[in-house]
Amino acid sequence: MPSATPPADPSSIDEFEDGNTQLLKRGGRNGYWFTSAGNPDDALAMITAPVNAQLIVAPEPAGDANDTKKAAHVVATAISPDDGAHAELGVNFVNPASGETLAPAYPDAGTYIGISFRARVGDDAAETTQVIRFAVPTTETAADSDHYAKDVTVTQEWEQYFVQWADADFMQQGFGAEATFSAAEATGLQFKLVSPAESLDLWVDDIAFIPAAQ
Ligand SMILES: [Ca+2]
Ligand SMILES: [Ca+2]
Repeated sequence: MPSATPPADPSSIDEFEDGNTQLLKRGGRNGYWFTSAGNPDDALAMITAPVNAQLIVAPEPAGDANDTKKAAHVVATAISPDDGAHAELGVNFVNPASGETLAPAYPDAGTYIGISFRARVGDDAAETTQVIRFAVPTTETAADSDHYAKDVTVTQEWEQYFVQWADADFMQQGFGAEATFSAAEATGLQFKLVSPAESLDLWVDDIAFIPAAQ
């Protein structure tokens, strides 16, 4: 049976062309995308549809230079602009050896210098730009969730964003214990809406490790 699998790029984490909520299984890596949203004081916030119903099978929104067919699309509404409100798209790594979730699953992550991804705000979004906090949880920051993260401002045009471990603004928020970032200890990835936005309408695609300079 002919395979539609593109040439295997070991640095690719997911590009959603398989239309599922599972990471690309490369080098034994595994994990599943999830969405989460909520307000601290009420139950108004909701994901308008489960993320696995929003991995779009149709072509991506206009402006896609890479001519890919599918991307992750997450929508959340009625988020109270309180500090505790949140909406996110995330993935928890599954360790290939133990099957354990939220475990380091990318032993080769330490050989890369960061992660890149493409993103845009949806056409129907209430806000045409959104600040997204891209966070990389590790075993060391799991206890208090003060993960290393970088805020990026996403617009309605597809753009590629680069988050490098050495970036000065790839940092903890400071509310938790100080930690040393170790990519090899990463337990997942998170794209989180930064308050005070009240809705999230985000497309994400082509998530990949950034190789060190050759
Ligand atoms: Ca894609
Ligand atoms: Ca996938």
